[in-house]
Amino acid sequence: MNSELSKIFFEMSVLMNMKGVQFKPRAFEKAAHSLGVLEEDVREIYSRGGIKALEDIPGVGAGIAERIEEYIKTRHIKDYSGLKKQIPVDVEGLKAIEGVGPKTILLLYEKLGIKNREQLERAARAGKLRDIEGLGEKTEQKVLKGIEFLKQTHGRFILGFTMPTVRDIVERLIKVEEVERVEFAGSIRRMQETVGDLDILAISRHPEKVMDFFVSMPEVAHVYGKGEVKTFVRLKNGMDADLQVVPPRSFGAALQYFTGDKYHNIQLREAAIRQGYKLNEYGLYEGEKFVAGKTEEEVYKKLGFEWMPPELRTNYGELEASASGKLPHLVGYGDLKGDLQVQTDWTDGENSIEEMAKAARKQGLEYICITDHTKRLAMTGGLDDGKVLRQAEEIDRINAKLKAQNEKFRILKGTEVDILKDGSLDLKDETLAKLDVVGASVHSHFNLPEEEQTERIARAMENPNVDIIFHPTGRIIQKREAYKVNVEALIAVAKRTGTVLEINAYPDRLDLKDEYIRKAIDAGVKMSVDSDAHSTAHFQFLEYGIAQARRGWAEKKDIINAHSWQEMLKMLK
Ligand code: DGT
Ligand code: CA
Ligand code: CA
Ligand code: ZN
Repeated sequence: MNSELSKIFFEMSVLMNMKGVQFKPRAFEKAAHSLGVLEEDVREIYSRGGIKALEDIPGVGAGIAERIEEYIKTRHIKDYSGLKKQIPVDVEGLKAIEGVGPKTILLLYEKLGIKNREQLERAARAGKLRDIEGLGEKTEQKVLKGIEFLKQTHGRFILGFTMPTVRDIVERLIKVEEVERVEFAGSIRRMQETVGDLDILAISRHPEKVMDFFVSMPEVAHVYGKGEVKTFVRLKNGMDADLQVVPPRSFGAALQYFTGDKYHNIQLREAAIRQGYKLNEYGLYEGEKFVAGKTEEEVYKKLGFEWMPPELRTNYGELEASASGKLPHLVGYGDLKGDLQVQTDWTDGENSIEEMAKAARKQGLEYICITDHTKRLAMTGGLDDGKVLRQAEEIDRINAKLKAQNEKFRILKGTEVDILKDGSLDLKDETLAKLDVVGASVHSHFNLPEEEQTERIARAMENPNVDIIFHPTGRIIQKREAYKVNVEALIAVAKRTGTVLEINAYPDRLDLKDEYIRKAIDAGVKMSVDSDAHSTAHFQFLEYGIAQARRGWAEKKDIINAHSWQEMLKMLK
């Protein structure tokens, strides 16, 4: 509840400022700041010592304490609603723009009557900000850039593109002498497709040293608040990050709580209440008595659950499954033996077949399948039948060479054949029949009506040579919607024809979505997890495809390339 109140008080301070209220805005801003970094939840403080205890919070006086009480009791603050009615300015929306703070919001409203992001964008584009004292042309440019960025990302970040920064920060925090343990939590630990912010937990006997180190990291662009055990910053990549030091005995409870997701947590807390416990981020309590909290395992166990991987914690039935010992044995991050979608410099990839093979082997794989584009995708230099067959001969030669060198690594012959508008394919059947693995995908006519699109892909699946449908929905996260297609119908056709559906590991693709993965599993349809590599650097993305598979409850048996290439080939049509 602290962060909700922090936001409300901040907004109130800006709104009061706009009305020309004296002194009070500063008090609300201070309270907002203080609640933002407060360790204990206000509800706890209130239930412990009532309004008097609230007043002991730094920056909280009698007036603000009353409003906290009002919010705890009614989830509502009258003054706040009143202010919002008087000045209908979207403070949250404006503040989210990089470089726009309370002062700017006030100026924008007073001078230009700007109330929301759309109005601000229009004004900035029309060059109206540059002449206002205190703003200027630089601010105008910055505002436009900030708005553009928010449009692209909706304030969310693609997991795979963000993870390297996250890991880097966490690894350096671990090395700080005073730090005993560091873990990231939240949507990042759950390996969600997109993530809002970075939540870090740590154990340390000298939290202040950890906070000092954290705010001094070069990735930090702005410090919102720095407390003794909690610090809240904006990173240079635009993402917010918070770091909290928690007592060792509470670490598991905190990790569990801040990993979420929220709906999983609510269910778990209800289970605790049903059994006569109280569960929060400090631990599991029986009355006043602390009964568990050091590890996640002990918290779950006390409540009758098996520990479960964070990817499962979405309130999709994982708690019920865990209570009855029916959790899936998820495919593991080290389980992939091959990658079935790899492009090379024969088309739009950056590296040669051999370079890709070497990089894949370094990544721990035993095989790859080369799947360059076909001629219809002219801009990639797509291959025609003749070139595909020549590439196959080249692969034979490289395989022979690898064998002579006593290398176990195997390169399979394949293609990413274009599915044409009517569902026919861009290569001849006799060519396809000579390849080890045929992937087919849609790269054009994204706007067909759903029925037509579905039929088109279904027709490709009916082709006895087509083994896999690559990136079956064609979405690109934050860039392009999926084409309209009935995935349930495709799953049924995949089942009937023995076609595999791909989980594309490329961080902004990740189709199939988790809900479709579950449906495919229920239908008995097999899937592959492929990187869609266009460079040797892309094999590392396989991790995000596995994460996606895990969030869809996939086991090793469901993923064909979690098996040796000989076994994998047997699983194809
Ligand atoms: P994000 O950052 O939007 O990608 O998603 P999360 O899941 O990381 O959410 P965040 O950062 O707001 O909060 C981190 C975790 O804290 C969340 O996964 C579960 C827990 N949490 C946050 N708010 C609530 C709440 O109102 N109730 C409960 N039970 N847990 C919450
Ligand atoms: Ca988060
Ligand atoms: Ca957060
Ligand atoms: Zn390509």
